[in-house]
Amino acid sequence: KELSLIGVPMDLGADRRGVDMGPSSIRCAGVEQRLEQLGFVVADEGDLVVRRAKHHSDVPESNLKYLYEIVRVNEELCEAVAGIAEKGRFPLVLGGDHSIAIGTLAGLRRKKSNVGVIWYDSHGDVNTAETSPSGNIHGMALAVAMGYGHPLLTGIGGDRPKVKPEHVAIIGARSLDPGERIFLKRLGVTVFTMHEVDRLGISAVTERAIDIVSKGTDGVHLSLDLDGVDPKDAPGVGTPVPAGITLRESLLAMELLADAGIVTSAEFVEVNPTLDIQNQTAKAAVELIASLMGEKIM
Ligand code: DIR
Ligand code: MN
Ligand code: MN
Ligand code: MN
Repeated sequence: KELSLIGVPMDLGADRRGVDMGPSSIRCAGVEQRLEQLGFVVADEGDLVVRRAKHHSDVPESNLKYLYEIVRVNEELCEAVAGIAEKGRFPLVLGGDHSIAIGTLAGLRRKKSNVGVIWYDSHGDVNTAETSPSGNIHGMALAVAMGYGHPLLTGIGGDRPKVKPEHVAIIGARSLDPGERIFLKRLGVTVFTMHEVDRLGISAVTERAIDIVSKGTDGVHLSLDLDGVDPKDAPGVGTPVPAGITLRESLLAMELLADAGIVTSAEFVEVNPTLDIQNQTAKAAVELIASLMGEKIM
């Protein structure tokens, strides 16, 4: 059981400082030790370098903040993740804002032709420049992975789409922009909103999501945005949305994923320790990572 950690101190995709400290805060919360206790041989490959950008509108007239640096870092991340997967190791990516999923999924696509994706998030992250209310690329990452968005983004790791809509399940959605609702319906992406989580319960939702992402796929990636977890349990995020999935329910979801034995890569994103209390959100991330990787109470 070999695993590589890679940190991406990216904050440009959220246009907010502090989320660049996410990887450091998750390391401080003891991620490496917990994984070693589970029997993993852990290689911490360190952090990629993210350059500070002076101004967000580096592409005139476009609604894509910090496009060029986000593209550059995601191309590097794509190579790094592809290299880890090539060696047969489990890639665990620590964010950083959610724009880094673009590079992670591009890297995974090198090794696997049909990656299933669980997108655990209060948001859909399926905006494009045309629909985005903010211009923040972290709100576009899943659309880009499916092949929609600026060609510099969709072209990372090659022009082909990295993920097929029928292999995606979103869990925890409770803040979707108008354009995102239309897009998700048009593409037929399965969305388990808080309505389904409340009606069916997190265990049934997770089981259904497992069915969807493992059908016809050769690997499953978990992309977990900590703002999917309720802000009472994970307050250190840039865009908290109330009435979310509790930490307790989220731990059960991770345990069910571990039991299913399907997950081949993961990323934990959007931890912002400057908005936090006693590093609570990174600690929650470490609990979730441990459960995902097989930790059991008994
Ligand atoms: C919003 C917020 N839908 C946007 N997205 C966030 O700016 O596109 N994603 N916060 O995590
Ligand atoms: Mn997100
Ligand atoms: Mn989110
Ligand atoms: Mn298929």
